[in-house]
Amino acid sequence: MHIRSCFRLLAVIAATAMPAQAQYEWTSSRPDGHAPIAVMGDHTHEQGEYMLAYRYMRMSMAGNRDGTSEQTTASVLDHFMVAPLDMTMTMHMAGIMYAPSDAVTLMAMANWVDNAMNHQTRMGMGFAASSSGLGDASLGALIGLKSEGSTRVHLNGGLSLPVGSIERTGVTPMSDGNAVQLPYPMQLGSGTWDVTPGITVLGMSESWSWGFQGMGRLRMGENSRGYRQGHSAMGTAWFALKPSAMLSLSVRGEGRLWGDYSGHDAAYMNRMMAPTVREDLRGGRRLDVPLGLNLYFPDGALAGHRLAVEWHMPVFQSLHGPQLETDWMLTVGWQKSFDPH
Ligand SMILES: [Cu+2]
Repeated sequence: MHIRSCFRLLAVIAATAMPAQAQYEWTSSRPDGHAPIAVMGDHTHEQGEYMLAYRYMRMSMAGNRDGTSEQTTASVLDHFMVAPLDMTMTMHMAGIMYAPSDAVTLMAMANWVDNAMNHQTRMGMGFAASSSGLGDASLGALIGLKSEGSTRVHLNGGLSLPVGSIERTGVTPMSDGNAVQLPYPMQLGSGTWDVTPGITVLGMSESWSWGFQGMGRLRMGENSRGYRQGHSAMGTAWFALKPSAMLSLSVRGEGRLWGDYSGHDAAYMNRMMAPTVREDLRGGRRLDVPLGLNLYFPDGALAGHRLAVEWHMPVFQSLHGPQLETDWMLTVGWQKSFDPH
């Protein structure tokens, strides 16, 4: 028998044996067609489609940590004149996606950041600092590598633009009424152009889906104040169940690794002032287990709209400390795709 007819026979046998096993075609038109809301650049669009998105993110940090062990305020004040007590970071993120072709989806994102931090001095005096304004913006391109069948793969290419200010000042009890440079974590941007390469893999079946994303952030050069934030890497994997056409529930694991700063902002003259002005006390790693919910309205007055929420619970964190530890993170988002066809 010729090889070719042999293959044909095998194909006929396979088709007969598995008629019901037609491969599920991945689609974004279901609640879990988008990843949990805190994942960025998770999905691509079809040619001509665009999408608007808004995300609200709130992160709460309280208490200090060195390595994996918690530090009391008193022990931080043994080494520094000021101890940070807690910090709240709120971000408003507006995004747009547009697909000039089936293979390429472009992204742009702008952020507004609100930071608030409470401190205590060695003398026992408490004081607050705050900063708000535009954060760093980003541009990205998603390049589809696999766009058929039940799994999808795309590359994430991104560039972070140093739009956020690194010149934020404030008055502290030690500054004699003058406005001085606020510490590193209170600045709104990195001050550097950052490259963010990544890869995303998605899979779907009738009633559940999964995904994986790995991404890096490479800081380029040094900013105008003479320092550079640490490079970072992130890996996440998730699983989502779709109990109905409108709702999906997700569980995710997210690991993050970020480095210390290099260089030095000359405004921080005293290294013993506070741990937040130390370049060598910025890095760390963390493992979160975020739980999420996606809503998708397939029809009706809200057809095509998406609402989603995700709650991060850190299960492990190790910090170059003393450094404030993350207690929780909340992301709430809205998305709407527009198809011109
Ligand atoms: Cu989109």
